[in-house]
Amino acid sequence: MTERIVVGAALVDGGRLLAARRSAPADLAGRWELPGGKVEEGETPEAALVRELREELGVDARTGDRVPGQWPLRPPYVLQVWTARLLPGSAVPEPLQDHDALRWLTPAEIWDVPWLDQDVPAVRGVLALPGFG
Ligand code: 9L3
Ligand code: MG
Repeated sequence: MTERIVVGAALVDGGRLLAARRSAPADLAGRWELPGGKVEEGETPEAALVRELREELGVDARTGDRVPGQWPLRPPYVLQVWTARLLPGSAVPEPLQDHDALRWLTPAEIWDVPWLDQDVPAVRGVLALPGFG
């Protein structure tokens, strides 16, 4: 089966990482993730991430470096993560879709939330980035 990519955003602002608490589906609700979603047909992962952040959080963002690695989700999906920043003049992130809470975590607070199991190695990768953690 062909791998399908789910993109997650390591949205960083002022040295803090944005974590989003899922409200759906039921088996993921209450767990925290790097916001994002499925890359659509004919879309680049970076474009998908910008679209997902607009849909889910109402923000205008740009992608930066990719976090090295990829992590298995339910087949055929795999999680890939890019760093992202809010553009000047962007709205403040709000949980508009699929989330019911957001938190900006300092490196010391990163493990204070129950991340989705699949996101844990990705978050470790974010912490390992130069300039964060
Ligand atoms: N998923 C896991 N970690 C993430 C994201 C953005 C997504 N950081 C999983 C949850 C869903 C699937 O990928 O099973 C598709 O995500 P979405 O389109 O429901 O956000
Ligand atoms: Mg999503």
